[in-house]
Amino acid sequence: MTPIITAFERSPDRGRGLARDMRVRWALEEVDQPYDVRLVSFREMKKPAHRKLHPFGQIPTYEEGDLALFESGAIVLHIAERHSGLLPEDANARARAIAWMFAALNTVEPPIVELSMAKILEREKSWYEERLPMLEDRVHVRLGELSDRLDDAEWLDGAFSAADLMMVTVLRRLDGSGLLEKYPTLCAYVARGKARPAYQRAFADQLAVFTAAKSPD
Ligand code: GTB
Repeated sequence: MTPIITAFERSPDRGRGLARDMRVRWALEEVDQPYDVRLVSFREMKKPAHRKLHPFGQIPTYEEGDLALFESGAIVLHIAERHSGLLPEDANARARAIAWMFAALNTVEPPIVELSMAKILEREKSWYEERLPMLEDRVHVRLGELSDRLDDAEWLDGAFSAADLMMVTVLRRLDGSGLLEKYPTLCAYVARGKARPAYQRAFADQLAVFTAAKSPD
């Protein structure tokens, strides 16, 4: 059964692949699983039909037969568990890869999202300039730690896995901030992820949505 995912009809990132459907698309491409995409508007996302799939009225969602999932981490884990290629066979290595997925989502992504939300929503606040360095420092702490751990390894723990897929998409949220550039190890890591054919197919597909929306025939 071909899974169906949801994505923004018009992504605010203008096709830069920063919305969270990108990580689901990339996972599906890595395991060679064809999928369909249902595009939703911001208005549709908040309607009861979509909220049945996603209680918080967001994308991405994932439907496969009578299974409906939300949360990009849970979706990628589901894909990785059902197909080979995204999680190691060895039980301990598999557990470590899953721990890294959680680290990407629970330890590295929050300060990055906090910073980007502040830049979008708080720019006009009187305390913005005072708060910004603190938010940037929090991101730097995590980037420094991650960079030290990665060191000269290609991937987080042995072969490429869903952990790297998740971490690379999280780090990509820093695009344009200038912060990642202070960590050559992490820049090279993100570049390795982006060079994967599966990433490029996923990226091209989400970009095509933006391009089609820009110039409707
Ligand atoms: N924890 C959830 C998950 O991992 O799936 C978070 C899902 C989420 O935040 N979805 C966002 C959404 O639907 C899209 S990805 N937002 C609409 C809403 O809440 O009403 C977040 C996102 C949006 C836009 C950019 N961008 O423009 O750069 C980047 C990331």
